[in-house]
Amino acid sequence: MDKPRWQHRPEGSNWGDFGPDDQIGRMNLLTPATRLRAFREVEHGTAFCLSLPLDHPGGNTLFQHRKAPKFVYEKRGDSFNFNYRLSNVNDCFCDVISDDAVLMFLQYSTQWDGLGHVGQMFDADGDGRPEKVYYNGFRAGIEIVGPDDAERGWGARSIGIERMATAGVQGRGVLVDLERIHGRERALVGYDGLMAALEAQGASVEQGDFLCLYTGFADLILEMNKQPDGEVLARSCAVLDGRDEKLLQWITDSGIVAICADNFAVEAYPARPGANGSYPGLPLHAHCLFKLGLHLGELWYFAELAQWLRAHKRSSFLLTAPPLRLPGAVGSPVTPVATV
Ligand code: UVW
Repeated sequence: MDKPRWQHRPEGSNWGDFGPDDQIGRMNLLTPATRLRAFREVEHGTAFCLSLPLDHPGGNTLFQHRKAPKFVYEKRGDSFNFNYRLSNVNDCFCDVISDDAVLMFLQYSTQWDGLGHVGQMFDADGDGRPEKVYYNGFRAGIEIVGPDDAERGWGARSIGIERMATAGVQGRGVLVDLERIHGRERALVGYDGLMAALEAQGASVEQGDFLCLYTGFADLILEMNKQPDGEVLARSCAVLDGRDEKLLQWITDSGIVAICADNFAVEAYPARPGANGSYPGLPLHAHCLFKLGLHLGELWYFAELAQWLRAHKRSSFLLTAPPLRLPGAVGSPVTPVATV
């Protein structure tokens, strides 16, 4: 028998609970029953696109390490394979075709964070020294292989985003309308704030649901018209308080399969300092991606859906949001659809 990947699992984690080799984490809680419950949300047949145009936010002011998508075109003979005439035989019936390719940071715009996006330094093998490790004990340099380990080939050989794609990412979304409460003011929302918002809406969250957070941040990005003002964005709209232990415990207990927000990182980034000197900079990411295998959606676009739900006094809908089935990626653009 192969040696187990880990001897110790992080406190508060679910490593191993979905099987020793599980690679989709809380997506395991999507079941035929949770999907059927989600389909029962559809009464009107109206659909909403929950993605920003993927060339937004524009530039790299929001996050300097991610740049806007760039199209690239291949030559086909002497001309480009774009508006290309397939043959010269007959001017009337000749086909004209175009192909393109894109160089894209997969987490530039509306996206899923995969389980290979955030890990931690943690002593999983029990040798007394922390190592770089991800959800369910998958290891940096062994399963999550970067350019520094180039001779072994790059990419997430385990917990890649393609695993999530095969999980059938469809279920009930519950939209928490934080914009209605906080407007465009910066607000740090912890357990109490989230529960108050759910109660004000008369909404409840069940196992297998996608928790969706509307803050207005993506609307602000659209209004900035691809010239984002980093300072304004940094002090605008609601974010979750990743340092709130009660909130993290609720995420564990609630059975939600993912959190999808229209803001940059779901949680405040950088997070407020922790109690001692050593703490993760992205505590909610560490709790969700690393400990629970719970995917995070970011920079989603909820404006029209939120207006519709307000007008109809509803909070829930059918959500369909598979990532790209792109082997080895640690994140993915997504074009989620809400149906009501
Ligand atoms: C960072 O990588 C900072 O965050 P995110 O998961 O929000 O893209």
